[in-house]
Amino acid sequence: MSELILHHYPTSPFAEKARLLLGFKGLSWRSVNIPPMMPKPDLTALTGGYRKTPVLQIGADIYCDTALIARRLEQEKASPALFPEGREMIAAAFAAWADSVVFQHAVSLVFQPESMAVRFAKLSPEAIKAFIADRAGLFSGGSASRLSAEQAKHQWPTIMARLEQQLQREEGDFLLGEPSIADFAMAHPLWFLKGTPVTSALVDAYPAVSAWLARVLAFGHGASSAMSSEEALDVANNATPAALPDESFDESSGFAQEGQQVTIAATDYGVDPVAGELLFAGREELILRREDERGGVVHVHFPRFGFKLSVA
Ligand SMILES: N[C@@H](CCC(=O)N[C@@H](CS)C(=O)NCC(=O)O)C(=O)O
Repeated sequence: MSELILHHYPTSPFAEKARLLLGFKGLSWRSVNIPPMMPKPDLTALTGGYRKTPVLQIGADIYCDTALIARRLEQEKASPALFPEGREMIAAAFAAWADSVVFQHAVSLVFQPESMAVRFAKLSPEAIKAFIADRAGLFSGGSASRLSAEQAKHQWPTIMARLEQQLQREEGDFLLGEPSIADFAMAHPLWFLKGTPVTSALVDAYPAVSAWLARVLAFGHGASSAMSSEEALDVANNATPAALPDESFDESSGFAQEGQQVTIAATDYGVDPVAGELLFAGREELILRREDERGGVVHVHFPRFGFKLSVA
């Protein structure tokens, strides 16, 4: 059985979400540290161009986006469940909202000048400039636009007051009573804000939220050991991709057939297209086959939702 390899960097909120999912499931994994900005040649050799953080690799199978990574980990180890039975839709819909709307607020609040001055205190002015230019590029061509700091500050108390109100009730320590993907998706933007004293007050002012966040973060990260990016490429090169999912699915959009050359790209931001042969289009997942000089034959997996499929 192939090892779980997470490509990530320490300060990324979505990487923290993935690390907590691994911790919640009690899994062991290998940790490949990737650059926080482009270029990321060893990562894109595996993904074919997808650049966002994190990416999960299992042998020659590459999983993009934490929405799909969560489902892959659920398959790896069903219990404890991330998508509680009978509440799959509520859990997934809430998680998608937190991953987009709450995360967008957190980014805007963290990227205010007062907070940036503390967060980037150790970086040179050139490095800060390069980071800002990279993130401007990340947002070009996608449907997501930056939320202004004013609007984020204006709306933040509503998000937190609602959360505080729900978490104050007696029953259950987690958003849906038992832990679920909803908790992890809500937790990572708050973890991001807790990163410096300038923004941590935006969380600390809410006692029930703070207690819940401590419970979520207490799941930890599971057991990990470092792996180099070269070693991860070797793993892909020496592995054969896993068998395709055994799922019959009515492809009602109908325009892309299995076996066709296509591109797949996120629609919100980080919209770099990945080209390859469409092998599988299921309810939740799209799988592309591509061949890379350094990574060999890989299957790159994307969520269906939030990703655009175009015939090449
Ligand atoms: N929908 C993606 C979002 C991932 C995301 O936005 N990651 C941020 C870091 S937290 C990113 O990729 N930033 C640019 C980069 O790392 O190059 C997911 O769930 O994985």
